[in-house]
Amino acid sequence: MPRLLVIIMKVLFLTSNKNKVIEANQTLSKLGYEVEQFLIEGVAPKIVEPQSSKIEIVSEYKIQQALELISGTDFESHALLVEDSGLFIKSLNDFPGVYSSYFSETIGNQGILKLLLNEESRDAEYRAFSIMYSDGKYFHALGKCLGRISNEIKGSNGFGYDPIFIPNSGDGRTFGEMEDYEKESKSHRGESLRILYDKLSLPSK
Ligand code: ITT
Repeated sequence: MPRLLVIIMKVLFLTSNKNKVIEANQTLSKLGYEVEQFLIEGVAPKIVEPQSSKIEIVSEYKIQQALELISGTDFESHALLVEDSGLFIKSLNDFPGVYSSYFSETIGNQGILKLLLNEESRDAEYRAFSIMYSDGKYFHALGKCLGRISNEIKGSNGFGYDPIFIPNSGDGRTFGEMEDYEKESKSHRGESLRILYDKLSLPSK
């Protein structure tokens, strides 16, 4: 019987957020990649984020830092992944956007609900801009998930804003109330990583 050779590509994800690594694995493991958090002596290196209101620019900084950190190490041949993401709320002029991480840690989900108390529109979207560096080439992908902010905190799955984010493509439950696989199939992160994979799979010219 001929043996089937399965090649697994290892990807190092420079992020301080373990939830992002778990979710990236859900998408990319189905496509033959194994995603590991980029750690130096067991610790996630500190990422310096630029003062920018664009997730695309922040991601560019992150991939440059990942390249500098990996240069000259045994991992130099590995593919690298970074992502900047956030929650953009329409009636708040896209706030917290690129500052999502900071506001999640400070005002939290309760604070976002308070800010929306007198707003008619609760429309929002998650965005994730991912960059992969593989074989000397860069691959970029933006993923979006349209939805709205719930009236109350619901569910305890996922992380960050998931208990207050209801995707339009769902059945009215927040991401916090969904199983991992349901979020993965609808989320901004899932979409951006699937786009990256499609770009990686294109034959090179
Ligand atoms: P790294 O920069 O180290 O990758 P981080 O958590 O600080 O990790 P970002 O700067 O990209 O990541 O901030 C993204 C924030 O947006 C994140 O901390 C959450 O607060 C929020 N966010 C992004 N995607 C999310 C998701 O799928 N579910 C819930 N909240 C999310």
